[in-house]
Amino acid sequence: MCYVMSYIRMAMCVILFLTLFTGMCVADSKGNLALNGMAVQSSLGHPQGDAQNAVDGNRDSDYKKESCTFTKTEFNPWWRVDLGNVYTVSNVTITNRGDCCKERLRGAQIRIGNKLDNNGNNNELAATILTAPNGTQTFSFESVNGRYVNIFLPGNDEILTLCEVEVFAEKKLLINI
Ligand SMILES: *[C@@H]1O[C@H](CO)[C@@H](O)[C@H](O)[C@H]1NC(C)=O
Ligand SMILES: *[C@@H]1O[C@H](CO)[C@@H](O)[C@H](O)[C@H]1NC(C)=O
Ligand SMILES: [Ca+2]
Repeated sequence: MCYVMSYIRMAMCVILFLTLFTGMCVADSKGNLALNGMAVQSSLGHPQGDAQNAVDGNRDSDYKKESCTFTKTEFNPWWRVDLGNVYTVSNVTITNRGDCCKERLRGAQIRIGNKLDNNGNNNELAATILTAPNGTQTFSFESVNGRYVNIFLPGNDEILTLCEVEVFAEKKLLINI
């Protein structure tokens, strides 16, 4: 009886260890963390411009293909994705609209952090999009820890359109917010 019990206990321990271990491995090599994440934006400027279109896994840059976002023309439009956990984010790949209006994205900021003050737009500035991307462009920076990734476009009468946003991290931090 004693032997059986300790065998079961040991088996349970091994199973627990494997579960934790493989769980950590998966978290560390997840690829695009934004894919199918919860996305929101400051406003909806057009029926086919839902915030979720920037995390649908489709880089199509033709707005008519219904895979890009679209805010109203407004002051300081923004878009945000929730990664669900805190990650050490090292780069963000953005696909700009290609059928027209590339210049609209010039000056947009990539902000990353754990706070939702000012809708997350006060989080750490990771990079600024100085020239409008022609197609898909990756922005690399010194890693920033955060759960929320914002694309913030400061200015008057701006429209924010994103066809895809992909987020890559070195690792998942073992804390939850
Ligand atoms: C943008 O990219 C397309 C296709 O990759 C290319 O044909 C075009 O010349 C580029 N335009 C500019 C302004 O770089
Ligand atoms: C982006 O970050 C990931 C994870 O750190 C890394 O594997 C990948 O090489 C980076 N890509 C670029 C283009 O810097
Ligand atoms: Ca898309």
